Amino acid sequence: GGKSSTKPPGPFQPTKEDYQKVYNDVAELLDSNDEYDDGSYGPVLVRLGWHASGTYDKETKTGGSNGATMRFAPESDHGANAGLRTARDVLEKVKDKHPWISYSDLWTLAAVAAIQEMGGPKIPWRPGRNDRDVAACTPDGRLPDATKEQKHLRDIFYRMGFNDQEIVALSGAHALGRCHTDRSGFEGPWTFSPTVFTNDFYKLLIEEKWSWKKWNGPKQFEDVSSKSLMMLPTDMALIKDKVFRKHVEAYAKDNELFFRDFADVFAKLLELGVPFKQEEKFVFKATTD
Ligand code: ZEM
Repeated sequence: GGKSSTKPPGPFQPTKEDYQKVYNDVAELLDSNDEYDDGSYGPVLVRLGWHASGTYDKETKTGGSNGATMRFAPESDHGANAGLRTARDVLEKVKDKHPWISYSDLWTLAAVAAIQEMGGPKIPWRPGRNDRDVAACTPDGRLPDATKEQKHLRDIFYRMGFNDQEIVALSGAHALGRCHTDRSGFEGPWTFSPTVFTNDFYKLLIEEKWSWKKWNGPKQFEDVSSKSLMMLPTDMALIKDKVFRKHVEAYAKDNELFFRDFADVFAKLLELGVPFKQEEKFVFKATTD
């Protein structure tokens, strides 16, 4: 027989279609457990993508989504990351099915899928993150502390490279999900539709009257009319501060503006510190398209 010229297969080279399959599998698991919270893993997956990325420090170029170091202690045990094991665990099924994807690409792609599937804007995304080991874990204290106010928000988000408008745009993600006493100590959702991505966070901040919640837990605000919604001290700082407030008002009035700015700033967040080789960004089809 003649010699075969066929080379042994190289490493799997995923295409956009392969990433779309990962997206579709994440989309499918979002509403797979009626018992969980408001019936969706979407919000906690958005929070995973944010906490994986928000450790970035532009001076030392450390942290960020590249590495997925939250898989390891000490980072997994940082107080800010309480509850995110749930998000990491539900994604294991997707990882098993698509073992070629890095955890760091998977977590950020899952956050994009969650935003889009909950009715949010398209978030352009590209692959290229590599998983790193425990030595790349970031020190505790890089994520924001909800008991603080505007100076702290600026310290934390300027360190990542964001400006005031971007801080306000990112905060609109609090339209989603809720606080859990067994995770952060805070309690309750920010909006009446915590599994739908809207500009309601800004509308409620401005339109509702807020007062201190009377309880034994950490200081938080509740809406005077229904007493079923909450705001963190850091959320309230967005209307106390004149510069932040201007952006809150703009986003409360104009949902399209919010969607555009959120898509830009969330894409930027997920890319902080990542040494990409690929320029092209993918825009995934939502299951409702
Ligand atoms: Zn959050 N966030 N966050 N956030 N966050 C919580 C929940 C969620 C702050 C914060 O301390 C908290 C951003 C910014 C900031 C989400 C997305 C984004 C909780 C409740 C707290 C305490 C955790 C719990 O008990 O489960 C602070 C201080 C922030 C500074 C501005 C940004 C930026 C986000 C994304 C772009 C989401 C989706 C949740 C809901 C999670 C869930 O499980 O429902």
